[in-house]
Amino acid sequence: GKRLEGKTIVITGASSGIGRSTAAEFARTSPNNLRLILTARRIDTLKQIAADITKEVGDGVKVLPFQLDVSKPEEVSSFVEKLPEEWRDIDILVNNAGLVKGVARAPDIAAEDINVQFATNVTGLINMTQAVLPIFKSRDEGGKGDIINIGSIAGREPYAGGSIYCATKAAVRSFTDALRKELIATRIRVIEIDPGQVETEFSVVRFYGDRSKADAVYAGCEPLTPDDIAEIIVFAAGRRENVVIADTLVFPSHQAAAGVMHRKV
Ligand code: NDP
Ligand code: 8X3
Repeated sequence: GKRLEGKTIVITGASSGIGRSTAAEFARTSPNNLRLILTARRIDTLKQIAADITKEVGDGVKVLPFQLDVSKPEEVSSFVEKLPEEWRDIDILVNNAGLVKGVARAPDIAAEDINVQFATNVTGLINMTQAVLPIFKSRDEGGKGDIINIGSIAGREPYAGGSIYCATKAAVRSFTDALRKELIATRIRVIEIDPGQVETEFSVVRFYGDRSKADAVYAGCEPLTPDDIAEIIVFAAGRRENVVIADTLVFPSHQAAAGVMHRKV
């Protein structure tokens, strides 16, 4: 509610899944005065999502769809200066864009898959953070703003067939923890949220568009929905300024570890 009023929020990977749900959840929670910058590669999808949000909550929430590939360093470094002036005073960055490619094991992992996962999940997240931090640091008390990084259970518990993805999420975790220490003298909150199994386009992307393989991942399971994670992200952002939800691991009931799932058959 009130604590989010007037904020400008950037969400990466807002065209699908957790990012898309997070945009809608911010809008519902603070419908009167909010600016949402929705970024991803699929600009037409972002425009549709922006229209849907306006239809749902009205124009108290201003939504800016912005095409941005976080794996392209030059797009990220010019992102802030390309924003219209009234959109540059960013308060919250949700680093959500990310992907997994394949289930191959070493030595058979495609170079392209290795590179795209690191370029998006790790370098993209770091570059976005560096692009936005100067805005946060320019504020009083050493700086103010929220960086919310989406990690994963995979970053805590590596599994066979996910070595690269798991390594990227472990890197997110390390970067996030170091950053929180670097910003100790500021009011900048560094927040990590680590979901377990959430049903989104994640597995469709993992299996290069093969929906039946993606569906098999969730067969007999009751995964989280992207809205479940969105609620937690918005809750974390809406706490009193002195409260940092530093680190959160979120499972559905029938999951207890990366590969420990109770399946109904
Ligand atoms: P989705 O595939 O549904 O959404 C991923 C989003 O990331 C899309 O909006 C996609 O947009 C965007 N994206 C991918 N590559 C880029 C890029 N280079 N530049 C900008 N945006 C990009 O998956 P989820 O919602 O599940 O994933 C969101 C985050 O949650 C990821 O970081 C993922 O690792 C993490 N996560 C997911 C879990 C799950 O089980 N689903 C569990 C734990 C963590 P576009 O294609 O338009 O660019
Ligand atoms: C997604 C969770 O365990 O399917 O980040 O890789 S897992």
